[in-house]
Amino acid sequence: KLSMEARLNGLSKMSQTSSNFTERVIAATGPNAHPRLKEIIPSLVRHLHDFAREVKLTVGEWEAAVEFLNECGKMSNDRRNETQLLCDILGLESLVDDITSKLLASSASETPSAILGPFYRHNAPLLPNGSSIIQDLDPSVPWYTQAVADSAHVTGRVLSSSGEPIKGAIVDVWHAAPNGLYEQQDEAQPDMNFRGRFMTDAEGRYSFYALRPVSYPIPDDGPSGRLLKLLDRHPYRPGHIHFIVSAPGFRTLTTQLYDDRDHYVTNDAVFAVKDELIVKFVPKEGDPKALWLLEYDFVLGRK
Ligand code: MBD
Ligand code: FE
Repeated sequence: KLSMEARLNGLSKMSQTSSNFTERVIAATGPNAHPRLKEIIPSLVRHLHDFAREVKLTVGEWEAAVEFLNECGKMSNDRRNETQLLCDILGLESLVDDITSKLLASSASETPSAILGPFYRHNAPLLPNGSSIIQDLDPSVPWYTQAVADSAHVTGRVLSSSGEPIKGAIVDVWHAAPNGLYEQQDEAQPDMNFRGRFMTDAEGRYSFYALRPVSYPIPDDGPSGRLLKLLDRHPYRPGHIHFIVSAPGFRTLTTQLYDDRDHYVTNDAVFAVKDELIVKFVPKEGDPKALWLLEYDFVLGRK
């Protein structure tokens, strides 16, 4: 009797398990195919086929994967992007982000990027420097005490890679509440809570009040969460603040800052942490609005 291996190898010429088959699928691409797709899809087909051959993917397993992807799609909407979350736990969003930023970066001094994640909202309120992104800190919320203990002043400058301050840059920020939920995931939070946009002054400075971010589980009640469990993985991300920093003439920077007190900075469920983005909050004295201070300068590359 032939082993599975021997049978797969023996069928080489005529069968779909041979690399000839893969080349035939690729050769079906027409001469007028979209140029970038002509480059991408053959490589994707080659890797997909090699992957299926390598793990000897069965029809049952492939059906389960199709059902899984369908489920991700059905669960994705404005509030929840399950397909993106799947990419995140497989490290794909972080990988693509790093590839893209390395392609575009012109100077090593530019602040590294990090992934956007699924919870960005356009049009966060444009607030004056020095104001708070905490819309409404009601003493009745269960996390009130923690919020007070974690109150933080976040400030710094937006600079060009040659070190000049950039005036009029927009610093768009958002973070999760101490209960681990972004405002759109949580009925109890006011609209746009923990979100704001700030414009830098003539010295390139931005300044706002927020909270030290806490670690929290990515939404794990869907297919991505099920996959994490099957892989014996945890769903936690280290506490982080998201930023999109933009200014005319400069490349927009999407990034995140990670609180160095957080246990998960070395163990992020979506693999997005970079050393340069791990920050230290220091005690702040004499400020009734904050117990902590974070100073961080963002360096943008020119377009
Ligand atoms: C998040 O809050 C996040 O920032 C990322 C990148 C993925 C899932 C949840
Ligand atoms: Fe996030």
